Amino acid sequence: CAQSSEAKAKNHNKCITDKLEQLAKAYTSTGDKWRALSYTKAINALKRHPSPVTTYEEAYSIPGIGKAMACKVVEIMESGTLRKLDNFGEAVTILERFTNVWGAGAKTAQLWYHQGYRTLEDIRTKATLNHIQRIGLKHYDDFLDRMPRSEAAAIEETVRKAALSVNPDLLVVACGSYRRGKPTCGDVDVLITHPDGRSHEGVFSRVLRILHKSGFLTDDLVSHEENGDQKKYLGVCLLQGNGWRHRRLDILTVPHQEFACALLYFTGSAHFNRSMRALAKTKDVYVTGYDYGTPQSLCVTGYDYGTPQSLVVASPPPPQQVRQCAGGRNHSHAC
Ligand code: DCP
Ligand code: MG
Ligand code: MN
Repeated sequence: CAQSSEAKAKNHNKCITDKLEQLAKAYTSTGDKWRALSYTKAINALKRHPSPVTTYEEAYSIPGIGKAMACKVVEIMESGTLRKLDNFGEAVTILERFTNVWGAGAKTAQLWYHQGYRTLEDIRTKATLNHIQRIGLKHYDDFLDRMPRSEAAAIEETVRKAALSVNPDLLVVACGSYRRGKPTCGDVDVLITHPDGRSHEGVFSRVLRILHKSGFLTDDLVSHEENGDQKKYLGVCLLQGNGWRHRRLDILTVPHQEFACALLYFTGSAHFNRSMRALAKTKDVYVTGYDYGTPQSLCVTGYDYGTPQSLVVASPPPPQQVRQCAGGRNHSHAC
């Protein structure tokens, strides 16, 4: 479903998708993630639809929208709202408030709700918080605010400068929503590698040390999540000068042989990655990513902006050749 950013920019079904988004959020905060996912799929399909949907048949004809969803679309068209939303009541507003604390999922939010907490002040003063949730609460408003691209670029540049001071040949790329050309970013996702295939070793902790020392990194959420030779940091940064807000920053370092695959995975979107893995499964192939020489190769084109993202997959290789790599089938993110 390749589509230019321009075509995607205009949502002809905003009244409908706004309501469905409310319901998707409600399901997310009550822990019903599969239902939330099916709503997200329908929302994306409606956003891409080139004209306003006006009938049940038209809604049902869109891939990603089944009978039940088409009924919901009609209900919104006719009444302007969804009865389902009323069923959730005030609890959902509070659960949403709680799941917006970084590090608190649906389970934690429900626990806090059942313990009688209703406000962030309750959470701050009465709830038992782990180290990560404490940081999430401290930066509650900042983390909910998406930053403009220019700020993401300044954050990328700060990380690049630190990395290049460790080794001038390192490759440093901001991925995620920034690389997909989005106007705003929820965080900055920086990928680091070294073209010689081995000099990435030791870079991770040295870059973090520099960034901590300068005061740029203010809090660590997950400071050393390891997956083979990949190292991932999840933390919080603050640009120097007045008026900046605390921003989420993720840093991933990988060996150069995994660079292409990591770039693809880390650029996302998460939905694109899921589709990619699902497609690979139907072809009975292993996602190997960086193996560009393979003759039976399949090109999957990203739909999210102008950048064509290509993925090379191969027929099942002998087991010892199956490499675990970023975005591969063994990755910790659910398919
Ligand atoms: N990712 C994934 N599966 C997930 C979450 C993330 O595959 N469940 C991948 C794809 C994402 C990338 O990691 O593009 C970065 O994750 P982010 O959560 O930072 O998402 P984005 O950068 O895409 O959006 P945002 O602007 O909200 O940060
Ligand atoms: Mg991001
Ligand atoms: Mn991220």
